[in-house]
Amino acid sequence: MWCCGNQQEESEQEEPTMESLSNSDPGSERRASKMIEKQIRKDKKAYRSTQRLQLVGLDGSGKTTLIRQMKLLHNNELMSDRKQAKARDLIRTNIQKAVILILKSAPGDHLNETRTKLLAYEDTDKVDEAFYTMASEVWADSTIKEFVKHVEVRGGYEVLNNIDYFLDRMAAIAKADYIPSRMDVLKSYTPTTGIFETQIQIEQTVFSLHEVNCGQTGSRWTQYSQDVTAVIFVADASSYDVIINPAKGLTLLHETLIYFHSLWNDPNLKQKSVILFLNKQDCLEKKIKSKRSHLSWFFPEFSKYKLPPNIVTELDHPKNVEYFGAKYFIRDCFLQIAQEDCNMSHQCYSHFTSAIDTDNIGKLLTNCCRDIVQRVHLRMHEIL
Ligand SMILES: Nc1nc2c(ncn2[C@@H]2O[C@H](COP(=O)(O)OP(=O)(O)OP(=O)(O)O)[C@@H](O)[C@H]2O)c(=O)[nH]1
Ligand SMILES: [Mg+2]
Repeated sequence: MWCCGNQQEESEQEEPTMESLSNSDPGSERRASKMIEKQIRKDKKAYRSTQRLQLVGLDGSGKTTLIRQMKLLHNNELMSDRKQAKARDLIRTNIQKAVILILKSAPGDHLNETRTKLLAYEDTDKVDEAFYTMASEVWADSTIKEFVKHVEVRGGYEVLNNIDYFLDRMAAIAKADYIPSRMDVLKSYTPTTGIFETQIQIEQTVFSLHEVNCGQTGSRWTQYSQDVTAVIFVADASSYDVIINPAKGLTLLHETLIYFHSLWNDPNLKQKSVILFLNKQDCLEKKIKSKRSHLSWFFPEFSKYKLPPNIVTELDHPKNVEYFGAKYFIRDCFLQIAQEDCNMSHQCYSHFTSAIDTDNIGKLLTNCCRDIVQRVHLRMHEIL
């Protein structure tokens, strides 16, 4: 139920505190109990007027990045010195992990001496100037650059996602006075453990965003989803070639579809709408256009896929045919699942997103949130 309430009226009244109610006062117990009841009513009202959104998706799909964007946009969050230092450490650790991961499997005998020296940094907490000098040498090597373009088929996918961006900026990042930019923060990676809650206010409404890493929690969280207004399912659309089960030829995108199927048919979510974010469109576009790995190698049905006629008219450039084909094919894989069992309150709304694109994401998420509030109102008045 939606509740507008008149919180201001209540908060303007002078309130007694527990300490002000002395034991010698015969009416103190009654007043204390009234105060507690009042607080409970207030909390209930705040709880009811908060819209709870559950952000779900597999590891590295982009949930935290979306939340970071929302915080930057709506909470006007400026980075404190402490947060800047934390982001700086995180980015440097991302680089350290990625360089080591790359060197463990990259070809090139000519690099062996540097490789041995750099691998010695695997278990250290901090990296020094010598590390960055050697890592820059390695990154200047064309064999390594070529190798990094193909890293999606090896382990450590999440940390390697934007690694070319960080390695290109390594000289600046290594400096003592380096301050991470907004984009640096958005492109860094730290895994979320457990369930993580963030509150943001859009106009008059408070949204409580709960990030759930489904790789860790599976579907257990759905048992506690009665009060969830909507589910935002974040899928890494560019992960069609990230092989996670070589024996079965399963990629991360196959796994994401399997998980989406189980959530869509979960009895606890039958009355919930799902907002599907087909994320990492920038990565998908780059990958498809590079022609390094074809979607049809992993999803043979793609070779027979025809773009819907209304989408053909949307095509801005003939060069985009294959990318458009891929993004709509992937969208349709999800929508086919959602068509199986939908009703007025169990709908799937899909969007193409790049979580690192502040303009695009800020507007989209704000519109989605407004839409959610409208639907809640319409449902409350039984119009929907
Ligand atoms: N280029 C690009 N990178 C993205 C995009 N979305 C997320 N990333 C990057 O992908 C990595 C993982 O993103 P997160 O937002 O941390 O993913 P998550 O879903 O919260 O991951 P877990 O907490 O492990 O479940 C980070 O390095 C992000 O910067 C995107 O649309 N484009
Ligand atoms: Mg996360």
